Amino acid sequence: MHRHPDHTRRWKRPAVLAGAATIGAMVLSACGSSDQIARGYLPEGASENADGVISFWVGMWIAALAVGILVWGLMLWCVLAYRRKNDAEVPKQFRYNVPIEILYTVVPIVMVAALFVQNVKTEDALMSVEQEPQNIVNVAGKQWSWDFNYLSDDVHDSGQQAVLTGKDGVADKLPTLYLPVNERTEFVLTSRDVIHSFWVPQFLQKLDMIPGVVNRFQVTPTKVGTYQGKCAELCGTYHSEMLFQVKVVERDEYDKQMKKLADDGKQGFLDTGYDRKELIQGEKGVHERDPKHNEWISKGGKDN
Ligand SMILES: [Cu+2]
Repeated sequence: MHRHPDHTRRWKRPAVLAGAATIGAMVLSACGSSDQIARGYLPEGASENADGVISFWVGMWIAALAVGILVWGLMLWCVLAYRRKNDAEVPKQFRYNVPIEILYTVVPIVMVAALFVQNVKTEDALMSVEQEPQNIVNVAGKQWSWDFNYLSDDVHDSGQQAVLTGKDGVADKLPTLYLPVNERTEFVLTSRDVIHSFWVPQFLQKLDMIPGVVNRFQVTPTKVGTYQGKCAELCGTYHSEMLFQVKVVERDEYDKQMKKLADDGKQGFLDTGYDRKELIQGEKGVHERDPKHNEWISKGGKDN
């Protein structure tokens, strides 16, 4: 059989390695910037809680890759080192290796336990409503838009579903939630009809809005800017048009916006008994159907 002369083999390995490194670098650079890679392709965080989510996510990938490389390496080693060397060979037969069996039972349990503990820690931080918030906003989901009741400022804003034209300018017409930067805001989430989910991707957390249930979480936005908000629960025909914007602004600009809403006659709040059809038809009144419920929601949905 013909064999490569030695000199061909000698340059082959470095050439293959260099090729692999080049392809790897090309793939990574095509996949995004180093910032994107550093945060594991999550959106850029814009809230206090975001860092915890990003480090958990990235840490999990690093741990998973380390385990993966070890496992792939061992597999490759077995395949190469213990390959059949001639047709007559039958490999050594093994069974009942108790130490190995204990090892591959205990190690995954330890890994899952570590993930579980870290997950609970991260989630506790995300879901904590122990702190007294500086603002409370009731966000009501409805097919297919959003109403914002700024409970701390006693004004509201009511949205209509986006009309996706495929052209610029749609964003300007979206309902806009204003938040003061570096202040802790509590979201009191309710729904007027079906299950929706309140999601601002750059806050790196979301929570369902369930009819008859009040869900809550708190966010401290840390960067002034405009962010996209979406419904993250398939809620009907125009789910994809259930969009909003978040404007994180300085306190004085926030106060200006609250005053503007009050001046526009949007005082008080739209309660959960409000019929979405009336909203769709543009009625702007504040209903007083269930004063007790109103009072309860205005305290952030808390019993005390
Ligand atoms: Cu929805």
